[in-house]
Amino acid sequence: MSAALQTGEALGSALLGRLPAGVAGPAYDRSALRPGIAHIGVGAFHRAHQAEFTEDLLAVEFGRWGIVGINIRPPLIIGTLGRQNGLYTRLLRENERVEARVIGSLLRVVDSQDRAEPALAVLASPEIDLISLTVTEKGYCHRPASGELDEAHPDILHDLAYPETPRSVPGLILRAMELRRCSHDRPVTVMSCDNIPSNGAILERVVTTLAERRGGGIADWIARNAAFPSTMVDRIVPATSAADIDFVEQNLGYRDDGVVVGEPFRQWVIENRFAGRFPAYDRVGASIVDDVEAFEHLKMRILNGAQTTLSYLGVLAGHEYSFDDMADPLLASFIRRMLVEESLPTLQPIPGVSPEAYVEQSLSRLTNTAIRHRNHQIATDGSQKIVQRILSPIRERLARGHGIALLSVPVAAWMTYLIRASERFGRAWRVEDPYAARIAAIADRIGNDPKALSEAVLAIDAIFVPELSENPVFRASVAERLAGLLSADPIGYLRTICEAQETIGRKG
Ligand code: NAI
Ligand code: CS2
Repeated sequence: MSAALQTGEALGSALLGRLPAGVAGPAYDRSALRPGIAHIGVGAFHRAHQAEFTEDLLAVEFGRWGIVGINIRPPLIIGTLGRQNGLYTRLLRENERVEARVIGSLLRVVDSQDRAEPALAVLASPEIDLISLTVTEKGYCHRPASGELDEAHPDILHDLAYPETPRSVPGLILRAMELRRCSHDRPVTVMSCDNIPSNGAILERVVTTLAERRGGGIADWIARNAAFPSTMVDRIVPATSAADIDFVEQNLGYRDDGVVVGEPFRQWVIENRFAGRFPAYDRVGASIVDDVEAFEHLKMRILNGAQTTLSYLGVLAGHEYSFDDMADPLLASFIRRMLVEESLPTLQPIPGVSPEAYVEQSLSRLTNTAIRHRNHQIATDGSQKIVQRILSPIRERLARGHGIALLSVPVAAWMTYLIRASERFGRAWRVEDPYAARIAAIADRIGNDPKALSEAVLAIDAIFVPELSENPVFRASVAERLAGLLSADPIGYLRTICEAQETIGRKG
């Protein structure tokens, strides 16, 4: 079989019958597959998670659930995935172990970066029953603190003025709904798979707010004909690197520009709220539940909380990947303490789930040396992540009179990361965050005055609700942490925090 491969041959339909030994391919007749799902945001995660669940489902219960993938932002995908007939290799890696599979559920891809029309043609089509999304946290154009539509967002201002040629995700969904309403009136489920809290509720809110502004009864049509389930999605999938593409070429013998690498662990919890037909993902390992919130808190506050915290502390310690952070005894012990002592007590109980075991499992996942998840990648868009991962548990603890000695560290570490990227602080690294420019301007104006810096950042009300920014314990704690982390020895400072906690633990 592998002998029939030509060196450097590209993955595509023609290669499906000749995949090398040990590489699984689609277990169904791909030529009979018809589209039923439109996915916006064909990044690494979608290819390693929802597309794989869909692939599993097609293998056990073949149906009209092919995926049409759409990107409305970079990267272009027609020249890569499109050229490969939507096929790509999904590698699961755990330390030395590798498992390869070619996924076939992505039937077709569409680039719609310059104009909305190609995306709208798919989203409004009567054959599409499910629209799913992984467009990153900032794609929802919401204010992280409240979940409301950010009506000052440039893309939203554009879409309010030109609703028929939308640029934003909420504007695109709204226009697709209008087109569906006037062409065939079929119901549709719109499912966010991004790591934002109550992702279905936030998506519904931003689309509905825009629909109300648009008028003409479209908000009522959406309320009657669309459903926005919330989901908890999990699998660590770092950005694909050139080394991953080379790995496939050297070890599997073909060229694949669409490779994705993920860990073996995967989880998907979907709220039972659908309009029309929905794929039976529960047949292939997803859980369909009435309320996703407890699962979402578990994942975002523990696994994601750990990733976010380690990413900032890891950069300050000079580490590159999550597994490097976990190999650093100080960072590993800090994160375990933070999760167990402060995050875990804020979780709601889930029958059959031990939060302590979940903490250990999450930390163990982060030690996987084959998952090369860069600290700077996880640190990206922190302003969109810290509310659900760090600030919400802090708020709940403060409301109950509990301490935040440890959870205040990632808040200040996130600030430090953005402050040190400013000109005045020597542009220590390049950052990407919708609030990066605003925080750099604060840093350039104030300089090295941690108290004034923290007060100015806490005044950004799109991130910090008044309940937090006006809380004296929170303010004092973040200012103190920021002074330590902005000092010449941030890791020495972290050590003193750990020692102080140990002393408190011994006395307690
Ligand atoms: P990626 O960088 O590979 O892909 C991002 C996708 O989002 C691209 O298709 C891009 O076109 C699109 N996008 C970016 N900004 C957008 C905007 N403003 N409007 C519309 N589309 C936009 O990232 P990846 O790994 O696919 O992750 C995407 C999201 O999936 C994450 O932000 C997170 O919410 C969720 N997720 C990711 C996991 C992971 O480990 N990679 C695991 C669980 C959830
Ligand atoms: C990561 C997540 O980049 C990040 O913010 O924390 O994407 C993380 O890998 C996933 O949520 C794991 O399911």
